[in-house]
Amino acid sequence: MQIVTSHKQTDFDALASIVAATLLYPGSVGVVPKETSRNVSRFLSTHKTAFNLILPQEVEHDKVTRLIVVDTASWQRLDRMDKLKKRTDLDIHLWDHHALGGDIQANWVCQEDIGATVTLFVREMKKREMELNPLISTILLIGLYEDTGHLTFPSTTPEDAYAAAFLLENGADLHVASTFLNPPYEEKQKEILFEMMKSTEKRTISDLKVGFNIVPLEDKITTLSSVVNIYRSIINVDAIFVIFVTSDRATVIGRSGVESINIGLIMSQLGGGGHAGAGSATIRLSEQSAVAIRDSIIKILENEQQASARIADLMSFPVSHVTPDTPMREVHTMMSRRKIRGVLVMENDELQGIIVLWDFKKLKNDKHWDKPVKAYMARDLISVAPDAIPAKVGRLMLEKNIGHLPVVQDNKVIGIVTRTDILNYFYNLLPE
Ligand SMILES: [Mn+2]
Repeated sequence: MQIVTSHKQTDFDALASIVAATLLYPGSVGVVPKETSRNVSRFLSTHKTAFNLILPQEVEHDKVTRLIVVDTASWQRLDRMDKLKKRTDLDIHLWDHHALGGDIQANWVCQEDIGATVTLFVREMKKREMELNPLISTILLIGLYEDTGHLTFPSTTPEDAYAAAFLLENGADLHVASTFLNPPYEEKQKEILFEMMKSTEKRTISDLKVGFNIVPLEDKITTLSSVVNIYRSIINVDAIFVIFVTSDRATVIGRSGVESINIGLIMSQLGGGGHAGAGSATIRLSEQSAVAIRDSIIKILENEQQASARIADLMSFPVSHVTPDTPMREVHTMMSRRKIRGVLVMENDELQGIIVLWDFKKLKNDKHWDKPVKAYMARDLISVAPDAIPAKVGRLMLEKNIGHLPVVQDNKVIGIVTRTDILNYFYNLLPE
């Protein structure tokens, strides 16, 4: 007997991978853990008879000759498979989309970093020129979309997108998929969200806006992470840490939208885990109170002088500048010759203003072109320090609608940073 199984709290990528494996291993049967995510339970309640699936208690462990594990690589995440762990004669195959981790020693492995485990199965199905029916295509697409955030998570690869195209070609139904991908918020989730909205503690740590919230919970609610996701986008911070407190333990859920706050690294210091954008940790309250957990996170954030770039690394210098009495015509000539869109106006090393290409639109006739730059320059300048981080400068540009920021240190202009510099940085176009 061959069985296929996956992790507890089975999500769609895991369920879809179980189904896909039963197709690739003829004669195998899928074993779905008892505890599945809400969404998967909802799906199975109407679809389970369509697939060859059984529950862990139905497995006759002695008769199993091959175990196929999908979407995880660790024994403790499997449901009731301990008997198989001790077997030495068992043929184990492993399919997982995380290249590292796990204690399952398999005889055959397909394990690599990719958006979803489903993509690995689609690769094999394409190779074997299999044709899928719309039902199979749909469940695989749901798994793929769920684990890649509809192909938007940074872990998504081009192959995940090709796999999605293959499933759509094979009739995956997007109406069905979106019902399961966007479940409505439940009353309890809404209550918690409204409760969180009332009391967010916002702090600025190394130029970044970080939100904290401590939320007491009466009973266990399984899908808190989706509440935290929507909460972060509503309160508009760079990162958020919500500490959910039950009678004896606290669960921290973190989300970050910036590179310099790596949630996975912070959570691992609290005994949990995750990746750069999302993660969680559970801590016994007898070890640390909720407030102490928050303070530890703040300390980690403050200490983490991470290797993220500073404005001094991206700014342009030396800075082109003109004196306040320079005629507009001359300023314009200089800007086009140097191919720059903005220039600082300085007198005796002191910053007086800034003039940008846009300001030349104010010039209506020849006389205007002869006027000095001080008549048209902007005088209330916003500057930044050389150790500011790119995210902060990006935010300032957005909020104030400006494209040029002088970089000032000890009252001296040492450089200028433009939208182009910031874009180059975010798209990794920095010269090596
Ligand atoms: Mn997965």
